[in-house]
Amino acid sequence: MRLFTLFPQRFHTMIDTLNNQFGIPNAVTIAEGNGGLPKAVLTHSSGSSCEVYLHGAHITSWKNATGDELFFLSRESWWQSDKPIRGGIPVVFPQFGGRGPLPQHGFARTSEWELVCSGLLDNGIVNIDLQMRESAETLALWPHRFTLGLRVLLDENALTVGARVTNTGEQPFDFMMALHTYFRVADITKTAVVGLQGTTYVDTLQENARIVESRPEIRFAAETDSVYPNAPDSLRVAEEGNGRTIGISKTDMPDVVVWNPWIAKSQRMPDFGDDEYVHMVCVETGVIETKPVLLPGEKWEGETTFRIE
Ligand code: TA6
Repeated sequence: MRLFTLFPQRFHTMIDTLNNQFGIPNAVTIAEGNGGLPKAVLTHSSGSSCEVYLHGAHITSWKNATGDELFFLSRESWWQSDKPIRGGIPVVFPQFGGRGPLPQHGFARTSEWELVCSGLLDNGIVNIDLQMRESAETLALWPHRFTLGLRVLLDENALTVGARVTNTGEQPFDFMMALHTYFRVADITKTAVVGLQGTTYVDTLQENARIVESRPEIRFAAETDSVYPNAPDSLRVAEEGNGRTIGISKTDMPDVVVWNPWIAKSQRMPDFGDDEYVHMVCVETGVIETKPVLLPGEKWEGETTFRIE
């Protein structure tokens, strides 16, 4: 039984408290989301919007001004405090995938974050900041003190997500961090990822073979799971299915991952519909191969902007 189900009144009090503290009329509202999990709903004056769950600081929706959903969210997603949400932008930290002893993709996406600020900027951009820090649970997994901040900036045609890692402990640490972004597409077979030509990538499905990307457009006809270290800072997801292109521009997030589970892996994922691989592609940005090292007191920052072109 989930806490919110046990104490619904306490939960609603929390929502009311968060709205009193961070709500901004016609811009930021805190509401009850799926599974009773609290979420922040950001609405731009143009009509664009996004939703951010405090669970995992997880962006689950980004809609354009006419209400078209631009991110993929699985109909089978879990909405539980001990599970990651499937879709949107899972925050990966301090480990990517199974590249170490921690749970897959680390613990940030299954942690409860706190809202630290909200704002309606002079240029109309709507902003919220969320933060998590070490806890008894994280220290048991990863013996470092840190703060991890996520900044969300919603504009008419763009969504910027910034991340900041600060070493608040006494020992240096290195880490991986990524925005594991799921784009919604009409048809994966009519979708291309553009901008990686010439980059050497690691094909995790071919025993991590390192291959020079010769394709001007990456298209999909099978499971794809490729890591592009030090990739260009400007990419595009081009969808012929609905004539939409999303530009991706990144700063200090050198590495890119392109992933589609295709048929067999989709069938092995309990929180993902067997047919849903047709309607998504992950293009992820972060520091995966190039792990920053932070001395006590040092911080790392990186950001990615998604723009409707
Ligand atoms: O980003 C690609 C990847 O590492 C894939 O190997 C696949 O495991 C995907 O992440 C999803 O991982 P998850 O733990 O969210 O099921």
